[in-house]
Amino acid sequence: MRASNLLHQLQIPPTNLAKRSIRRFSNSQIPKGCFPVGDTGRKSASETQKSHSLCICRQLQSSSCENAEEGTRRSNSEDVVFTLEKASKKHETVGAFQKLPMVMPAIDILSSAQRKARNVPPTKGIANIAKREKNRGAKQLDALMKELAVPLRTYMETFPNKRYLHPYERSLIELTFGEGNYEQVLGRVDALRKKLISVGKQHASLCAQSSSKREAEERLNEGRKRLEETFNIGKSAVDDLLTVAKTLRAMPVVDPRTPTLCLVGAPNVGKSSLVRILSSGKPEVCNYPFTTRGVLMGHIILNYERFQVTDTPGLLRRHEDDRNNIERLTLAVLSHLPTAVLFVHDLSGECGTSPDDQFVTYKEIKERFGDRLWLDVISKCDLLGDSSTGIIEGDDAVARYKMFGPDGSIRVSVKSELGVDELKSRVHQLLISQMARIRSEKGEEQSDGMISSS
Ligand SMILES: Nc1nc2c(ncn2[C@@H]2O[C@H](COP(=O)(O)OP(=O)(O)OP(=O)(O)O)[C@@H](O)[C@H]2O)c(=O)[nH]1
Ligand SMILES: [Mg+2]
Repeated sequence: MRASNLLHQLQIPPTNLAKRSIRRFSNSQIPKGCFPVGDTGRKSASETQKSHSLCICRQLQSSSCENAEEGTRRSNSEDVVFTLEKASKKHETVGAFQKLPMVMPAIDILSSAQRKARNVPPTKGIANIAKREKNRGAKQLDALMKELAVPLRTYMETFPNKRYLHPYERSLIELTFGEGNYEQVLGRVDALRKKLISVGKQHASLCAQSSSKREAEERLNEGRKRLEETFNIGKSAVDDLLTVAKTLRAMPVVDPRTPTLCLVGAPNVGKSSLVRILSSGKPEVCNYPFTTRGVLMGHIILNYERFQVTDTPGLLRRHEDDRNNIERLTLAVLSHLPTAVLFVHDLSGECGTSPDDQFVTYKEIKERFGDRLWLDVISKCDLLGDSSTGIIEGDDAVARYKMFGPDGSIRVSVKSELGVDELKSRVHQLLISQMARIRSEKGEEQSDGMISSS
């Protein structure tokens, strides 16, 4: 409202940005009577000229920075700087990371802003040289501030509020960047935006109050310098946000409605090797623990149906609280995505985790996620002797595990290809059962919805 009033009172042709804002404001907020259409026609040319030069800085402050400022007004009352809760709420399903905006490197934002601001001409029709110069200076400073602040505001609006993300994606953010760091980076970007607006407004105002051409030029240079300094001091936040965006966008896209097999087990037991033979996924395979440090995806196409396979970091035998963030990624997949589980056991001990320790972790995971469709695989069976003749005295569960693995497990070797065909067929059966499970759950949800709406 202020923007349009001032522009009309001052007979200043609105900038494109201001025009857009006026349209937006006039569509929504301005009661018709408040907008002084026709006022301009009643003013004399000299009056117009006077108010023009007097108010240029107010016009600049109030109208053309509204895009950058609007976010400030909205977020002032909030501790955390997320301004667009409504927009963020749209991200309740997975896939938010693929919709993140492209973040420009700070250096590019600055150079583009400098270039655009320098080309802003003074308002047409100002004959007096001093007045023209201070008009030009104020407009250029305003443009520079806007060009620096508006991209930051766009990021604030389009990066999702973690609260409204799917719990799986929320966990990925927390485990990848550390608790609170995502918000901290966004907070720094918003603080920079606010600072730029404040410095820009202050210097545009000073420039507009200059009493000579020379003074206007000096104030323009000073204002430019201060804005650039301010941006340079805070620009690491923008580059950090760029890294955040790149990292998140590179994360594999998991569709929770597609049947998914999650490979779990101790580090170095052969999970990635199995993912490679089962699916299109080609994770790195190396003979050391934690080769896989993130969640990786592969796909299996079976009878024209597409299934997902996730490779995960290994789990060590340790208390939940002692787990590192890499291990926690595995637990995040299991906790938040309805996957079937393929648990990999290396009874040869070649992986570096003893079968005793693997047994403890296995029991723990089985207890927590035992309701999932499940398949146990003993890997590296080319390194194992024949266990078919083994006899276990009494009811020693650990000894039984070390000899045979869990009941119903199958033996596989990626090296000798022993058991690979059986594995593939069991995995396919598992995924088809999971598809039936997902469909029946979906059917239940829909009928629940119909009951509650009727
Ligand atoms: N002998 C033998 N070695 C295998 C077999 N499968 C995998 N390996 C080896 O075991 C090592 C670990 O394999 P990976 O597939 O990287 O194991 P991982 O469980 O994904 O390891 P992390 O990602 O570190 O947890 C590699 O040196 C593989 O070559 C197998 O069937 N037989
Ligand atoms: Mg691996």
